[in-house]
Amino acid sequence: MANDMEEKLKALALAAKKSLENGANPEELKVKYLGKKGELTAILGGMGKLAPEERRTVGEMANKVKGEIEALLADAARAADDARLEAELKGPKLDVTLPGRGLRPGRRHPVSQTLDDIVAAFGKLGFEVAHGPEIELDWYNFEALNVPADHPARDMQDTFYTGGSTLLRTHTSPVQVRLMQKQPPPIRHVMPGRVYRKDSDLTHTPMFHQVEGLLVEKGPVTFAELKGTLDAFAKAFFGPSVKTRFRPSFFPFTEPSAEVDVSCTICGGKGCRVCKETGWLEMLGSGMVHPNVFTNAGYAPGTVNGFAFGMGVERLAMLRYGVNDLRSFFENDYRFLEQF
Ligand code: 2U9
Repeated sequence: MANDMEEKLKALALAAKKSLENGANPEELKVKYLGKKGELTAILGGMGKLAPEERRTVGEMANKVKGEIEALLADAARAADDARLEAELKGPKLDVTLPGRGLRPGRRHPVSQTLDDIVAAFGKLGFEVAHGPEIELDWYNFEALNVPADHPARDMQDTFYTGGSTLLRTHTSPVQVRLMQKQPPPIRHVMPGRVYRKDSDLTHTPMFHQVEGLLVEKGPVTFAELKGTLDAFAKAFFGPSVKTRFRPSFFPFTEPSAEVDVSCTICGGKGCRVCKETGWLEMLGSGMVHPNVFTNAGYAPGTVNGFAFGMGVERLAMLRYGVNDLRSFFENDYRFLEQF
């Protein structure tokens, strides 16, 4: 029995050597001979049946054969590695001198830069920042702001309705109404954010950004204060040499209302292609808050006064950077964005 096993072990060592010489894969041989279900393991499994003294000699021999096979496999693996490296060195060379792709550092989007600058300019004048939901109730977006039921803005063609009484806000004004419901005057806040309208052409996109502002006091607030505030903003945002001009206008939520122009930032007011030879650029809308709006927000009528204003951020970014197609801001073309 013991002799029989010794023969088998010798034959095993020889077979492993032959297989390697014939080019067998060392990894596969390792499994075949030394693995859990391998041939050496099978032989060792039979050792229990041997007499104790035989077990010792066969055991020693088995260990020796195991060591031999392991050494053979290790040599073969090393040789295979060397051959692979040799082949790689002889193969095509990697050109390590090719220039890399380089890093493109990120930067704030021009619309975000403009929005931040607008908010910062009002910050210097003492205005805080308030935010609100983009999906709004019809009541906050229109009703509370004195926009009548038959106003064209309430048409399905102009507003994205999201449910029975909900919609995507068409301006940030609902934030002002929510703020007034929450706290008594004084209110001196600007509301920046995304707004939505069913519009799409050279100067309109279905989503754009606004900054609106609201100032409310318990005492008197005059139109002169509105003019002074917006003139100071124009100078902070466009530069100290710009002038402003107030033209009568109409909004349902303000009375009286005015549109504010800034002297052309390109020609300085002389007249050019950008200002269509008028010397002026339209900057924003404004007015004294309508008494109905105060009542709707829960303030006792006649006890408070205030002014409000609103501007399109993309529009101001276009004026500031001389961009003539609003859609460039939303295409995210590197060649456009890298200029800011
Ligand atoms: C409350 C009361 C009054 C906000 C105002 C404008 C005038 C205005 C437009 C400018 C270009 C919107 O982005 S745009 O299309 N806005 O002209 N907005 S007064 O008036 C308010 C807001 C809230 C409670």
